[in-house]
Amino acid sequence: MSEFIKEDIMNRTLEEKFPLKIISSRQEGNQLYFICENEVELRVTVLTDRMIRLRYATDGVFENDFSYAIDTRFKPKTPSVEFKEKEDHYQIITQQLTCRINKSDLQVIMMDKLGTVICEDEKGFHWEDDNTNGGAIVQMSKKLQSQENFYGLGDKTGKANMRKSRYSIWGTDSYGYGVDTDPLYKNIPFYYGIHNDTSYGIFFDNSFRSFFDFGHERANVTSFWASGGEMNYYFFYGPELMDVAEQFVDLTGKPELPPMWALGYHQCKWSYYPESQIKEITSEFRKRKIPCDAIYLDIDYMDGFRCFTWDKEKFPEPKRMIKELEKDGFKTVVMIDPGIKVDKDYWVCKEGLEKDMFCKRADGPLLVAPVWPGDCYFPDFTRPDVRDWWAGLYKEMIAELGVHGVWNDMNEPAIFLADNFTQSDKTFYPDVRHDYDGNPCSHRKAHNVYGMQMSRGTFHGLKQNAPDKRPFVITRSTYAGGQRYSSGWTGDNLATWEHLKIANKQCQRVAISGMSFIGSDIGGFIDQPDGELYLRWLQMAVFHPFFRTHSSGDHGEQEPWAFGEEIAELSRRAIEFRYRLLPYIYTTFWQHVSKGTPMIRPLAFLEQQEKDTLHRMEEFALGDHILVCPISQPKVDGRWMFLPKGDWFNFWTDEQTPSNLEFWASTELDEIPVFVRAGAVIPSFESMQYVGEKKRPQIYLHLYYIKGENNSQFYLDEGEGYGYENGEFTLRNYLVVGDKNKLTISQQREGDFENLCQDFKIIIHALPEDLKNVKVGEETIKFSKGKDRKKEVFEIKVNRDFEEIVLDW
Ligand code: MIG
Repeated sequence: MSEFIKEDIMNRTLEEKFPLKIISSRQEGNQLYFICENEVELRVTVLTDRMIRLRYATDGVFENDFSYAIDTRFKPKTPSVEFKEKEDHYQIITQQLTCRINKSDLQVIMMDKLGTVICEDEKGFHWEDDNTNGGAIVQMSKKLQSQENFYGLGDKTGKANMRKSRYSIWGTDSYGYGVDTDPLYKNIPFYYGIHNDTSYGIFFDNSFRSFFDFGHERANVTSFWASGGEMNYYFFYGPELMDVAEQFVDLTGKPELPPMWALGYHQCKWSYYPESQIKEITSEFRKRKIPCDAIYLDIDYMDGFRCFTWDKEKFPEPKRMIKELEKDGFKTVVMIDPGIKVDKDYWVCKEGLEKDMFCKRADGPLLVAPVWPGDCYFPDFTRPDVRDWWAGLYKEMIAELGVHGVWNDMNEPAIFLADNFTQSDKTFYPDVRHDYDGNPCSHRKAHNVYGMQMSRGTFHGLKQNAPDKRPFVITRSTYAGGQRYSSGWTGDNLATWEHLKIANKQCQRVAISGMSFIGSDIGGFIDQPDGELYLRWLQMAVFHPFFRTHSSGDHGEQEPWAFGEEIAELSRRAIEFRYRLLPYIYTTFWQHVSKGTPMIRPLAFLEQQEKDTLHRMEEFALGDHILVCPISQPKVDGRWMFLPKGDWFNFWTDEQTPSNLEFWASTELDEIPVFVRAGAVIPSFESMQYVGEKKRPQIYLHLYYIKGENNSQFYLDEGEGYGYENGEFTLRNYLVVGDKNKLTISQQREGDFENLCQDFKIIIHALPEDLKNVKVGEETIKFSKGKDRKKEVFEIKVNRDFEEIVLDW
């Protein structure tokens, strides 16, 4: 057992304490207060019809109400709250929920408006005093409902469904993690429960080391607890999983739209250097016509791992190099770590010391610990003035040298300690002090937010030093709400088939935990994939929001052409496909930004009524209309999979596909199973070598037949800058209605972005018979018959502002 965990346990009294009976209660608007005989206090805040916050104090004294997770833009929308006193309980009633609170023991039951139990306390709130640190280990236990299943918690590996498992939340540098490794890098104490087709979410907003147990310790109990702080949680009522997902993002914040190039393909390695090697790689992409938008510099570009410096031997003129790369369509993303080398001649160290920016131990000395550069100091990113200072440090890099994006690593925070420490202890000592934005505390409380606050400082660094550009930040660690500042990747995985599956699961989980902009190191970070594994991983990642190959570089090459000509060619096709799909992916990002909808979704989020979907996580949806299932085994010509109810077409053949049952999807090496929902309109581009290569790329709308109707959206803007805030965007809403011999597509437009091609090409898929007649408004227009890979399609060309097109046969 690790020293720190042992210490945590030793501190406890091991005597569980409970609230006694309620002796007073009162309502003030949307706030309700309950005080117990032993001074335990519960504050309930009704935030919306479906969202309720519960906060407990063991002795009636609450902490200052502060959270890094909650978006300051979040505004409660409380309609009427009814408060009733009954003989043995109280009721708080909204239009959707009834929250019942027992008078005798303060236990809480959440019910829907028909009185059906959604979630109920088992022991409810209880605690153990912590004599060493003060405060308490705060605990909550709930009854596990019959057939209940669980999802969420960020980057966890392991089973799709979290029932019968226990997890902890404590950001950890988990080099070479596996299916059973826990904790990992990201700290998102938010989970979903679903039973009887009803789902809810619980966000335990407490940044101490916390634990979640879903029927692992006791089969019929779900519990969560933290080694300090308050029992403070938000309850979200679905009833759909998607409703819960959107509410969580509403509360913890929506990101900005990223620059469109950030959705392109990125090539990375630890490390490409010197400049000539970077140029070899980038020109190979162009020579082979493999699209690529970004190239990364890992730690070795720095001078002795000193952040914000350059190794002038490897990169004599970074500004010129970045400009030249930019001309060739490549954006440069560089790594910045939190550790600042202890070196009195190094400007960042000097400034940090002068301005008192670094973390200190409990009794006053500076925290010194080894990372890549040797001994380091560490900025206290939980101080607003430190984050401002940090943002300012990016001035030269961003404003002068023209770096386009920043990659924040090692911010769990990770430090190199002797091997007799467990991995999760290789971090700051627990006594280290933090400001926590004016709520001074030890590292026990600040640990899980450290990475998030670092990426926040970085985000502002990009914003203030390139105000016309949209920031692109990628971080390894974060806390709930971190999606406001950064994208993420899943850390140091391995080049194995098992890890392809893990990456698939992790990306879905992180996406439903608030951070949609997520991807994995394609091909695996540690060890070398063979060509087939690399290609299969790449084919899956085409459908992940963040799309980057990265590897540790201590083995062979991991560029798309490193595995021979066949794999190079198939990789090129996969990446090209991504570029064609960019308008659809960008629209999906916009939907995430405007509604909080996760960009990628496990099957259960498409059809929670179907029990078969609740345990599956291989299949996933990207956006509203595309469903994907990676090939996660070598040398197979297909796989078993499952599609949710409804009509779906095989993307490659346009054949209608059975749904709501397991079926065999056959594939070849050049494709993985992809399906499109009937009636979808999938906006796409002609393929490009990088975003912006063509000023007004041809736009295609891939229209799929439906018997019935379906809605689609297409959002586009400049892909950079903030013109969209002043109406420079175009949003097109499509309604597709079809029957036996007719299909109609209508378009409604908003926004005045004009910088797009005059005519759209509409590619018509999966009609039951040959097309006879096409009318745009009153006018009959010509169409042509063509082939799109293996399928027969019809094609028309129409003015982009069309209102209605009728196809019949
Ligand atoms: O201790 O910067 O997860 O992506 O290439 C290893 C070197 C430090 C860990 C990151 C990885 C990166 C590597 N970093």
